[in-house]
Amino acid sequence: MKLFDCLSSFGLLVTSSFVLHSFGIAAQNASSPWPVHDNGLNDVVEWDHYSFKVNGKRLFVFSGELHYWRIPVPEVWRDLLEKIKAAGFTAYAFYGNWGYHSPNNFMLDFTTGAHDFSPLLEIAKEVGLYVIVRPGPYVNAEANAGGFPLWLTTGAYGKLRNDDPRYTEAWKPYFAKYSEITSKHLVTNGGNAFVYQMENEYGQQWVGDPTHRVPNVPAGNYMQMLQDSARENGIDIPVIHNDPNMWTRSWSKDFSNSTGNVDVAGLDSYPSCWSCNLDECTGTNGEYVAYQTINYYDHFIENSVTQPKFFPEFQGGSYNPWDGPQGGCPNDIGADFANLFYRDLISQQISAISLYMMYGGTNWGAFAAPVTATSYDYSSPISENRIVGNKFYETKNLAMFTRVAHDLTMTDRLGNSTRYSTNPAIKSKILVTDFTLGDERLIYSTAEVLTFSIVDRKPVLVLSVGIGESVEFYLKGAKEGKVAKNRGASDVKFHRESHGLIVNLAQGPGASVIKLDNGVTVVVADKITAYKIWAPNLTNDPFAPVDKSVIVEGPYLVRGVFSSDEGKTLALTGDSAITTAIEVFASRSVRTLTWNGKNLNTSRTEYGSLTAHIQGVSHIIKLPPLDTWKVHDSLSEALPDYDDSGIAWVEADHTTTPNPTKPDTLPVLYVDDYGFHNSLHLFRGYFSGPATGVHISIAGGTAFGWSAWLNNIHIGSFFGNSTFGSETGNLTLSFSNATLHTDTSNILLIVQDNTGHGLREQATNPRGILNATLTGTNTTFKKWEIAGTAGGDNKILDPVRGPLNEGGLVAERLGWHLPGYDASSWNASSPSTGFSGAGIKFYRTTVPLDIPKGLDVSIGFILNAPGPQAIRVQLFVNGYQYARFNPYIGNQIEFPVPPGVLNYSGENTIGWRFGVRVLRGRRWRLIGRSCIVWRVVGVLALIQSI
Ligand SMILES: *[C@@H]1O[C@H](CO)[C@@H](O)[C@H](O)[C@H]1NC(C)=O
Ligand SMILES: *[C@@H]1O[C@H](CO)[C@@H](O)[C@H](O)[C@H]1NC(C)=O
Ligand SMILES: *[C@@H]1O[C@H](CO)[C@@H](O)[C@H](O)[C@H]1NC(C)=O
Ligand SMILES: *[C@@H]1O[C@H](CO)[C@@H](O)[C@H](O)[C@H]1NC(C)=O
Ligand SMILES: CC(=O)N[C@H]1CO[C@H](CO)[C@@H](O)[C@@H]1O
Repeated sequence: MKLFDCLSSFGLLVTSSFVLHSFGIAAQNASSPWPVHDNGLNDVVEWDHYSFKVNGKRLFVFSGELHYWRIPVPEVWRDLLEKIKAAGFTAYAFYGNWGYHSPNNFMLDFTTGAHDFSPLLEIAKEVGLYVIVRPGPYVNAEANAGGFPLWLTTGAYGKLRNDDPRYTEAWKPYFAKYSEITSKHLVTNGGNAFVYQMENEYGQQWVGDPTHRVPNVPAGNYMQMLQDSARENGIDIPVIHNDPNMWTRSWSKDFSNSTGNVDVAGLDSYPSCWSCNLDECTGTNGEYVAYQTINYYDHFIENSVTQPKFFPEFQGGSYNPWDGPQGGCPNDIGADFANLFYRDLISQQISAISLYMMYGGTNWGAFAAPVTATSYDYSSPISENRIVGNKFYETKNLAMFTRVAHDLTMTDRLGNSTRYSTNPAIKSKILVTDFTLGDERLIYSTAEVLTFSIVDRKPVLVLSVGIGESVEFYLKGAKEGKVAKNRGASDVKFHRESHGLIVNLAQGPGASVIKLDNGVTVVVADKITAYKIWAPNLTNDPFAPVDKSVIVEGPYLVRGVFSSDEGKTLALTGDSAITTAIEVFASRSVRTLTWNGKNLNTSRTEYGSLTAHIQGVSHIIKLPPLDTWKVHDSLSEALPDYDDSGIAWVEADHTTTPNPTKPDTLPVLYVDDYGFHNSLHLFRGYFSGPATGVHISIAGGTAFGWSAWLNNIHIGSFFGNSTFGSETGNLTLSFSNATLHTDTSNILLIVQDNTGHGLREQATNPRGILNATLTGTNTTFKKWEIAGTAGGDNKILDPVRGPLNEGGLVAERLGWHLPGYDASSWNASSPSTGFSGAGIKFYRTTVPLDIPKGLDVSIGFILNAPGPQAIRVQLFVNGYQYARFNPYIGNQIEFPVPPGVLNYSGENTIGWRFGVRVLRGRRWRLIGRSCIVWRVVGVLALIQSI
């Protein structure tokens, strides 16, 4: 133990990848060469090279990202924020999505349903989390056009993300409103938002090699205008940035004095693969090496030496592309990843981390960029279906430590060499020396500290060890100790030293309790048992003061605690689907425990803790079968006598386009140029004369598809290609199977199912037909008509679900997917029977749900189809488009749908659109017990009204 002699008061030893990093706490009063900064407006948030300070107190930022627009149910936001708080986090982060708030260039919606994000900021205050707000205007996020509104993608606003006045005028109203709403919730104003991000991953400060520091003037002007706008609209907290990588070196005041720098420059990093398809990473980065940590320390020293080492994004998981596996890739970036990489960050003096994503959610509607499937689960600590598992628990175990280890906010690196250990099996631990526990001191411990709480002025310390591991810890001031509860402890030895007591033991599965004569209680738990140990708050202070928390062991999740009845009752809230023994370390004055408002039969142990049992869920949740369906054809537009003069249709008569990519043939058939943007579009082309076929090339984004009918006869389909970056689908189709009219016009109907706009500079790539050329003739098309989302972008017909929910199929235009639509005259049929040939059908059913009140039940739909699977399916749940099932190109078959979208106590309308690009001569159907199966993914909680 001589190793630690060099440390003055507090020591940390983090080992990772055979390299041991040791840290000592910095001398707090020495004359420091390090400036303490603020943003020049106030000193509520300050920072130096160690960490952020809020109201004068240093904060270890352990944050996680969630996107309210990917979970459009404000009632569920509290659940997610409580889970993040329970994991020991001190903050959370979110992106805005300009496209969600802005259906066209003259409307903004921050009030309807989930468009009003201010409850998130209010809940953060109640729960006790600081907030990192990241409004954009561009966010990336694997979102359609990176979160840009789709009306912005036409090229009419320039290349975007620069100082072009057309683009500037476009973003200003959105950004101003976002700032104005957020300004009511800043730490300078009694709220919890403490930093505000400009743009995202905008590493464009320099022209060429960043080390030459040649400014990219339009980029600098843009960043400066964003800051000026934020300041004018009430943002007086520090502004930050999230640089995409270590090469770009953008926007740090320590790196330059160039225009557009932010207060605190952060970095983003995905050291494992950012995609669940490892090929995508190896294509860019070369060989994929799992579990290889990266040196960030040197970068921060070079780039932002006087600022906290800050990751506004660090890998929480990976998104799942179309060709990624069902369920994502939790094993590539699971609990072990969290264990190693997040500790490694601490070893590199990082004091502010935000995991991207903490909860990924769902790309419902047209939220996804072409690269990603419906799920945005992201293999995150909290799953898309809101279940928490080992990755959550592993992250929690570290975050709980960072919340109580205040010295972590002020450390200096003493070394990072291999000389501290000769044991290559050592991977990642944080071992403390001289660790403060209120008035007591842990001189050292070879077991990791999980957390501690000060109960009746004495510490309850929780240590976490590998199962069966022998550990030693040394407590100052103690003389004697005893094992008060033995659950798996062996070889327990107490050894008195001059300054206190050394305890040795080996801990098997379970949690043992050791009492020391100086009043310190030590709980030693194996890591898996420690997964279920919680330190809920008695205040809504994000710093979570250790004397305002209690220790609870046992349940799946403990959300919060409050004391009532003059301290005699301790009310716990949390989740447990199974009957669970709990043990609570709380003040002696507590006599009774309650769980979700229900009194528990509480006993006190000899060593002073309280024990009880909480009841599991006895209900069996049965979902009604989905076996009674109605069907309606959804392709009347293929009929030659279909009337396309109605309001749904716009004549495509443009001969020029602002889009930088010009079409091969005219008129311009880019849907966005005509105010249509989402998912499915229809094109009706008129021609006469003796053509033998048609060459069509369409741009629709990776994994998009299209089909064509001539005079109501299917003549071909592009089935889709999930290869990253394959934007177009071109086919030359023969008319030999169709009948050409000589007396009247021939109608070519093209149905395009596009997958959204691309990211970054690809956001302005066109969507629609690039080339439509008749073959075997000199004739050209006489006229084209286009239909898309009802109302186009002039009107927002459904403000609650918002501008990204619906596409242009007749089923959507006429509201067949909405609750309340009268489908009584439709024929009975079922998606499991399916239909023959190529077509589009809409199936509809309504089913009641009666989930018992107080139960949090997670429900998902499972879809399946036989054969070569050349179908494209969408699922609408109560009008929300909640699944894109494209088995030809994608692997996702399970689609969770949250409560609030599903009505848990009443009717639910389930709609299906399926077909489009169906092979001829086969019957297509969905399989499963009744074609579409829904199932309970998990019973999460028993919450009774308190
Ligand atoms: C910025 O300007 C100040 C004042 O001229 C100077 O002291 C400082 O070194 C400059 N910083 C950088 C990073 O160039
Ligand atoms: C140790 O730190 C030095 C200086 O920061 C760095 O160059 C070196 O790569 C680090 N070594 C390891 C093994 O992390
Ligand atoms: C499809 O056609 C377009 C327009 O002519 C062309 O730019 C594109 O490269 C073609 N795509 C493929 C995959 O050949
Ligand atoms: C999909 O696109 C990629 C890249 O554009 C191409 O190499 C590949 O051949 C295409 N696959 C199919 C099945 O068309
Ligand atoms: C007293 C208090 O602020 N309690 C909070 C503790 O955390 C829970 C869950 O995160 C909140 O709901 C409580 O309001």
